[in-house]
Amino acid sequence: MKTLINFFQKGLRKTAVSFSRKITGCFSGVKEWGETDYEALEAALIGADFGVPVSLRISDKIKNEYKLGKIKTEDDLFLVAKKEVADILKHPDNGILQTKAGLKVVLLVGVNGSGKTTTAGKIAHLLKNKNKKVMLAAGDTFRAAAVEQLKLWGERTGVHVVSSKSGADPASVAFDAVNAAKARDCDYLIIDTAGRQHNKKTLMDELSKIVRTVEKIHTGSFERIIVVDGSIGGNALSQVKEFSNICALTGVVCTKLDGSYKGGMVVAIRNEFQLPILFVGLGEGENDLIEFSQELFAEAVFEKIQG
Ligand SMILES: Nc1nc2c(ncn2[C@@H]2O[C@H](COP(=O)(O)OP(=O)(O)OP(=O)(O)O)[C@@H](O)[C@H]2O)c(=O)[nH]1
Ligand SMILES: [Mg+2]
Repeated sequence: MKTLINFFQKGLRKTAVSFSRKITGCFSGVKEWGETDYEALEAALIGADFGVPVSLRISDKIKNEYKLGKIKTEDDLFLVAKKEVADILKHPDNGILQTKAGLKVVLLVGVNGSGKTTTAGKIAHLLKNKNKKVMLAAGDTFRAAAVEQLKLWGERTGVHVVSSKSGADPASVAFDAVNAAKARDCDYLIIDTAGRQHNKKTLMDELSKIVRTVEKIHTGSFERIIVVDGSIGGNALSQVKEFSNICALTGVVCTKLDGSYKGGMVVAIRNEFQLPILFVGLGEGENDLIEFSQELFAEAVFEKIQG
């Protein structure tokens, strides 16, 4: 059976290989580590989209530990990097998975194609496996195919999907869905929404309306999660910022890390925003959404890969 670390290692392999290759030979242990080596390290970190502040923090830490004689080999270097990254990523428990009684509403937002609908389906699957009573809501009424896509996930996971006709007001879908989820005593309602860009004011207003509507009729737990595409690297930071302005985000899901060389972006996001990383998407299947772990992430992203 695959253990969780295998999932992280497989999903982050591209990032890990790319990083390892870039610094191979710089820190051999037989020569004195110098400025050009640290520059190569910083470039490799920035290349993996850890962002400048995190890259400099890791590199400075390694430089200091080396000067103090605390680290001597490339393996030591990887250990220090892992610890530093796990420290940055540390956050309170995953709010979605806390076992408070009562309905939890989870709203998924983000730009077009980031993986919201797939993530809604995967979260439903994950929660069903934990014996939770789950409902999905098709808040993307913009495209007819979006409702169908979510309904497929509903069939696949055995979860009821609340939907309306194409072009309906998504806030009214959310309203109906919250009431339906309460009536059926659900533990979770997961609301999918249409992809939107921050500069499209009407779509952003529509999103605020969904949030206000849910808040009016639901006083319990309400998670507003941004889904970002892990292959876009640093651009995700501006997406998190723009959506924060609209709907006071409570967490982040980072998808498609399996196809990305830019896994460091997860750390850059966590470093810049006070938001927990809740799940990572490491593939397209229903089991490929993994509950985030800072230790396993750090272990996998800095797995030393030869050749
Ligand atoms: N490899 C991989 N593919 C993913 C992952 N998550 C989503 N995808 C794929 O990304 C594509 C877009 O996913 P959707 O879930 O439709 O994205 P969306 O945000 O709902 O898109 P819009 O509704 O158009 O804004 C699909 O082909 C998914 O299968 C992931 O973690 N890994
Ligand atoms: Mg969608």
